Amino acid sequence: MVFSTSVDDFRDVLKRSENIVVVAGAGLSAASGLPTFREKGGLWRSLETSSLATPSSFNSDPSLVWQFYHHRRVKALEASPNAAHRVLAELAIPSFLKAVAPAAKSYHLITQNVDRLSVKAVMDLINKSDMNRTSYDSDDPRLDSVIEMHGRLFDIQCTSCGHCEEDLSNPLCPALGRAEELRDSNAQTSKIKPESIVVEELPRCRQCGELARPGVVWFDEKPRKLDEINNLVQRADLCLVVGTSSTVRPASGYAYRIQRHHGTVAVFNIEPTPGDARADFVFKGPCEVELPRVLG
Ligand code: BV8
Ligand code: ZN
Repeated sequence: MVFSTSVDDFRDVLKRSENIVVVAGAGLSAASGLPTFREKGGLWRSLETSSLATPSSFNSDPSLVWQFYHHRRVKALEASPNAAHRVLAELAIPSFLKAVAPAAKSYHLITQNVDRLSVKAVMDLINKSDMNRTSYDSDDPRLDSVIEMHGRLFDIQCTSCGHCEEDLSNPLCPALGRAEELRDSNAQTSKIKPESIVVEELPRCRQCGELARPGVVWFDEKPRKLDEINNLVQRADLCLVVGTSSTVRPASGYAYRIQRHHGTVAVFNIEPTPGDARADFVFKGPCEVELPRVLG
């Protein structure tokens, strides 16, 4: 199949679409300064991200894995949503959605990212629209449209009692703060062996005091909200695939499943991806440029 690059044709499809899903990956946050997984040098201390994103890595070296995730927390806290996050967040606001997709009954952003930038983009919009509200309850229905299927960097999850709560503090604990400072001062010589922090000084569960872990989904762990996602994928008639190499399952199979039941697939990526061959639309370029242009 030869894909289309016609914005007008895409907008015609958008006008008819009823159940819209976005499947997003690290490319969505690239313009916010957060490295993707594929970028050479984007990996922390040249360690393979995927080798750290496993339960066995955490069990064998919780100090190293915590330092890796704490560093990513620090970077994500410094980052702001970019134009791509913002335009996708607008679709979570019913009045905005109706403007571009008058037939839309549902919209969901299924993100593989753990950086909270998509949630922040929606919260920023809610705050702007409800200026008189000083805070937002995190169960605002407009936030339900963002599904963080690989968990959240800022969730601290107990390894024992399962308690899980969001913690945006920086540093998360004194020992990780010291390790981060040391890392920054040795930035040039990344060969420095990471600090080895004793487990007692690593983040602890606020409920039971046992060792806590980052609230992200590691390889071979079950992604979040799988049943909800499967229902959405089953019903979707339009799928936007944004900034993902589509290498990790089950996220990598959603667009194909939507197409199999005659939904439309539009890929937004800076480079060709294997899924392009099957896509109905491909908008090649930075998503922070292409999404505002095409959805604009
Ligand atoms: C599960 C959270 C079962 C942590 C992540 C053998 C064969 C096939 C599959 C498997 C296998 N063995 C195991 C599996 C399953 C495995 C898997 O798929 N492995 C792959 C690697 C082979 N999957 C799992 O284990 C999943 N769990 O299957 O559980 C189960 C089911 C039920 C019950 C119990 C168990 C869980 C996987 C989740 C792992 N956690 N992240 C963390 O972040 O540290 S994965 C992580 O890597 C991301 O979340 C994401 O999913 C993936 C990276 O992919 P991308 O986001 O696409 O990023 P990438 O850098 O690759 O690409 C960036 C793209 O952006 C590029 O295309 C680039 O061109 C583009 N880009 C860059 N800049 C821009 C841009 N595009 C537009 N604009 C720009 N500006
Ligand atoms: Zn606990």
